[in-house]
Amino acid sequence: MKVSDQMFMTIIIATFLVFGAGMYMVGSSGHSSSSQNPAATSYNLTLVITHKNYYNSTITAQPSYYVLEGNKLVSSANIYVPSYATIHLTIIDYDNGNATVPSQYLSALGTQNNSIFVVNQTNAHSTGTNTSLGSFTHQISSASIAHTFTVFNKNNQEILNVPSPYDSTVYATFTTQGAGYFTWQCEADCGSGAGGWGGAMSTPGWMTGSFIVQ
Ligand SMILES: [Cu+2]
Repeated sequence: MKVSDQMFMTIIIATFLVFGAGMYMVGSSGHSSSSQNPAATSYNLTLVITHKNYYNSTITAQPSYYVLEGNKLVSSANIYVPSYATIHLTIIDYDNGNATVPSQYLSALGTQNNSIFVVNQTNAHSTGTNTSLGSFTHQISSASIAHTFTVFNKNNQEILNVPSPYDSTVYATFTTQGAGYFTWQCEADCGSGAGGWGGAMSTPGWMTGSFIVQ
């Protein structure tokens, strides 16, 4: 490489770094503007829902949330996120079935602008013809809801609700405050038994667990 070429490459890289840093600051301040505490860090939390996971010999198959960590799906029994951060939550829902929820859980809550970005027909085996690139919405229809990712505080008050339609990917951002210990629960009756609240719905690491802000 000639000296002039090296100079050129250095300028390109420097330009990229400056531009990249600028973009990050804009994104960060934009996300934290609705929060009392500025979110200094940005964190990606990716959850994957698969169905027909072996539960036991009587209940057999159940749906389950996993956390995507590196290249692995790990247990969702304890989900950790940093405090005072903007969390970029992505839920990839491979479940292809509908479930029922109390109507309040069809609406997004606690996310930026109480909205979620939904991309439909992301199931690898889908033969659907919906070619939508996705859109922001506040609410999921009762006909398409499969699961929710709902977080409760110690007083059992709902502080975050992200509804997840079947065969879809949902993206949302929210900010965390100080450290705290919360509970997450799917509110769609996707488990076993007459009411659908057995099996996965009452087992940590399946459709419920701890949500720890640290
Ligand atoms: Cu569920």
